[in-house]
Amino acid sequence: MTEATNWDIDTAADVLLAAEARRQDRGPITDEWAGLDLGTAYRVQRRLVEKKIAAGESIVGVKLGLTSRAKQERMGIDSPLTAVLTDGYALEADVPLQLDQLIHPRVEPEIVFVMRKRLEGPGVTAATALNAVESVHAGLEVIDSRYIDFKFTLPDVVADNASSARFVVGGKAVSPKNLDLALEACALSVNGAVVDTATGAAVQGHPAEALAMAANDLARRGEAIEAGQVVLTGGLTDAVFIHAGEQIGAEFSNLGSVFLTAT
Ligand code: 0L1
Ligand code: MG
Repeated sequence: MTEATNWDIDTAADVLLAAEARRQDRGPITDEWAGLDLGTAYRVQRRLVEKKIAAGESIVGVKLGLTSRAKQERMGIDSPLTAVLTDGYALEADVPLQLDQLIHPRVEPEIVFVMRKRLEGPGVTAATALNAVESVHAGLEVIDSRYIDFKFTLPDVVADNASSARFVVGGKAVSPKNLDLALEACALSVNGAVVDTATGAAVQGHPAEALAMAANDLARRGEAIEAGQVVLTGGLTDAVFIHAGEQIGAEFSNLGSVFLTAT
């Protein structure tokens, strides 16, 4: 018989980091720890990131998750969330995604902001949020839940740093002043065949709304989005599984394209 875990914030962070390192998915922590509410889950997430920093990584930005109806409906969760991006998740364009480092990765296209100014809530609106943006980019995020079959509650996935695994930011930088991001169109392709399409409106009506939401949500925990940081605004379409040899592409109407190949 395996021993029951004595759950606390530190233990939960260690369990999730071990699952990531060993590529070993597990059941939801909330099945075993009823005390994992949303506030506690964000403290687990913070502890998990602190442990990554202690291991040599640096914070490079913020991501929003579950911002589109498509994602929320599939996951059965109706609330967006925020998570922290470290340089350990960053993948350079043209560097293959190594599947032997991951459990069951999926890929989703995202609109990405690079910040010009610090953005701190509460009270941030889409207009003030957009005014703090330096440039807008095409992006692909690889998510890889540490839970079996991506089955979790909102606190479980928040604790797991929102399934963060890898992300790629396209090299084309566009000024936010020259775009209507709600109308920005994106085609998601697998080996050149389009499998899904969306516009920026899929992300909370406008990606700047998602950015404002992130700043206001972070403020509840005394945090802000810093100048120079990257913000992934959330999957525009549902995420697709990626298999060895496949190339996933996100092609945008104005932001250019970004591709990821799995080995
Ligand atoms: O980036 C995301 O939208 C991930 C949120 C977590 C849910 C998932 O694993 O799909
Ligand atoms: Mg995402």
